[in-house]
Order: sequence, then C-alpha cells, then structure tokens
Amino acid sequence: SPAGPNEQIKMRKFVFNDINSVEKAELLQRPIIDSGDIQNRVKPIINSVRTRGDVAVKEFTATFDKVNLDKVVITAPFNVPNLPEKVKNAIDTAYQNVYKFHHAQLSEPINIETMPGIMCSRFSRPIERVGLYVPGGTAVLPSSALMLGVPAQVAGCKEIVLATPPTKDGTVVPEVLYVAHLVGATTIVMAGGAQAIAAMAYGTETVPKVDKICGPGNQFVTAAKMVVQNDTAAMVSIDMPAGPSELLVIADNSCEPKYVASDLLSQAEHGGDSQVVLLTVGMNDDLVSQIEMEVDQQAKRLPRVEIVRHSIPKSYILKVDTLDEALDFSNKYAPEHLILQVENAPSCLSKVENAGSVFVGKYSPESCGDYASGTNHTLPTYGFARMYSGVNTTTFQKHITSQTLTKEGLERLGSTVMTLAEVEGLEAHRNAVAIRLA
Ligand code: HSO
Ligand code: ZN
Repeated sequence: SPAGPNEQIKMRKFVFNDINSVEKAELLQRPIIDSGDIQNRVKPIINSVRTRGDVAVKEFTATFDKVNLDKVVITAPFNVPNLPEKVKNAIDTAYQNVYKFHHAQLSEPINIETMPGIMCSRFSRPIERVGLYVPGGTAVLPSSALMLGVPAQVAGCKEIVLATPPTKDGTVVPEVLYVAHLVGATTIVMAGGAQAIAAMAYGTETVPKVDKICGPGNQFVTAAKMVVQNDTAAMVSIDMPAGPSELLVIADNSCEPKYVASDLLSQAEHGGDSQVVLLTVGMNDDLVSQIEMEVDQQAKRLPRVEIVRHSIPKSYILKVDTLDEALDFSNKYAPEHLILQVENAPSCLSKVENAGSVFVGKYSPESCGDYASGTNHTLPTYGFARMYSGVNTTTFQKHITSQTLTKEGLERLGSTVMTLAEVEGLEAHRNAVAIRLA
C-alpha cells in the first residue's frame, strides 16, 4: 500500500542470507501483466482504425484524450516553434551527443572469402518507413522523440512518422515538434494509444503505413504493438515488448548516500509502477539508514511525491555480503538500468551479463543517459534485457547478405552441396549445381 502523508517513504528491506529460495525468486519477479487480456481490449480499437481510418482515430482521440482534431496529421516542413534559448540549446546538445554515439554504430559492409572463389558479404539498408511512438501521459517526453528519431535518421530511414498524443488544444508539444524537425520526421500523427499504433501499422487516408513501430508506451500501447506485429495483414514489426521503467543500483560503503537516494527517486518518479531495487554490498547499517533517510527527505521535496509514495514502498533494498553476489542477482534480475556506485566500478562491467544500460561510478546518474550523454534510453524492461538490446542504429536497419562464386569456387564447393542435397532428398537442388559443373 502507498505511504501515507505523514509516513516515512520507505523501501522494503531484505537480507539475502536470511531469505529462502522462494523469497529470492519472488524478488526477481516483476508484477504479472496479463497481456492476453489487454490485447483483447485493444483489438476492437485496432480493428476500428484499420477499417474506418481517420474517422476512427478522431473518435478515439475525442473519447480518450478529450481532444477534437480537425486533422490527424501534420506533415513536414513543420512550423518550428521558438523555444526559450536555454531549452533549445539543451535539446541541441543532447541531439549532438545522441547523434555522435548512434552514428558510430553504423557498420561497414563485411566481405569474407570463406573458401577460394566464394565471396560472402553482408551490408545494411535502412528500413524504409518507421513509426516512432512518443508517449504523452503524465510527463512530456521530447527526450523519447530524440532517442527514437536520431537512430532512425542516422540509419537513413526515408519516412519517419512520429505519433504522439495531442495537447489539450489539439496541437503538438513544442519541444517534440522541434525534435521532429531536427531528426527529419516526415509526418506527425496527433494521436496516442492503440489508435496511434493501428494507424501507423495499417495506414489511414492521411497516416502513412510504416514497416516498423518503435518506442515506449503504456500497457495499451505495448499490447497494440504486439497485436499488429502478429497480424500478417499489417506486415509490421516492433522494437521490443515494454513494461514499466526499472532501475537497480549496486552500492557499497564507498557510495554517497544522497546520490544513491537521488537515483532511486529519479526512477521512482516515472510512475507508481516503476521498479526500483537497491543492492547494498557489505554496507554498514548506518549508511543504509542514511540512504533511507535521504530517500524520504528528498522524496518529500518532489513535485511528483504522490507517484513516489506508490512506487517506493513497492521497491526494496536487498543486503548482500559480496560484490559477486550483487552482480549475480543483478544478472538474474536483468534490469533496464544498472547503476554501479561501488569502489572500482569500471572493473564490474566485465561481469555484467544482463542489463539494458549501465551507469558506472558515482558521477554517472541515470538522468544523463535518459537525456543527453549519447546512449539511448529506450531499453528492455521486465527482464527482457536477457535477450533484447535497447534501441540503437541497427533497430532501424536490415542486414542483407550476398554471395558471389567464381567457376573455380563452384567447382570447389559443388560436391559438398550435392551431397547435402542428396541427404535431404532434394534432387532439384543437387541438379542446380550438377548442371553447371557438367
Ligand atoms: N528513464 C526513462 C526515460 C526517460 N526519463 C525519459 C526521463 N525522460 C526510461 O528509460
Ligand atoms: Zn527516466
């Protein structure tokens, strides 16, 4: 239950060596999301947009966002707003850093002669049309527009469609509009939720159909992405399943308690369902209490304290004895964000197996990666860091392979291929080689 107005805003607390394996397993688990149920709820919305297009998008926007739209999209060139100089400069700096880091991710084609006369290659091409979902909701998120738009731009996507819920007066948040301009977006869809995802997946009279949809969103957005991905008629892929945002901090006696608390809260303010975990390594009780006190005091000074009253009591501190235990637990948890505030933090990186993004040392708050250092903030949550990467430049690319065999190359490989074709009983395959060698 959430912390009351006069109560300490406090995380639950466990000692690793005092809990049994069932309790340990519970701590590793995320709240269960019934994705089937939510998918069934968004299906009628998706079908309606698929069959009725813009009219349906306008209806759902009127119902859910309480906004009456004249038109669903605006197209480039956009009327770029005059932002305060300070905001514009901040967005520009963030843009440059994120651009640099994602540009460095472009890879050269691979050309390998696997045997004399047999050349195999791999090269990348942009996904032609992409849809970027930029959430609205409890916070304005131009940073999400940046984190999705820059890699799409760097990859060279021809059509960049950005969908975001409209403001109350039926326009686009000015900061998001500015980012859309910077990243070269071609269309902005003024809609959110399942209706926005459906519009981009199938296309409408005015919304271009896209080939891939990326970006975070609430459970309805996520469910809609899963539904359209599974509909072969839509022919669309998605970046990854997304859940509530998460942070795991590993701290030892060398940490700065106020910094640790500030990091925990920066994640906890995202939503009542945010997941925040602190692993203390051999930490003395005094220092643990200081962190708890800082969490409470800093929380109460936050404008979003009501959200934090929900998320912090659901979060927990787990006391472990050794750094290896902490890293092992973290690898099993597979957090979206991992912060290391321990002595010799850089040396831990080699032991990190599962995490979306790592923040090394006490001067590397998650906020820097959320906004401006260069790394992407669209990261796998819910334990999906086990098998998914965060959004990056390759998210917006396909890799194509090719091969070129010389006559000598074919002579060298022919018998191998013919033998394997015989094993599979595929005579036409064997013949395609035999006919050339005859
Ligand atoms: N921490 C969020 C990203 C974000 N933070 C956007 C602030 N704005 C998920 O990685
Ligand atoms: Zn954040």
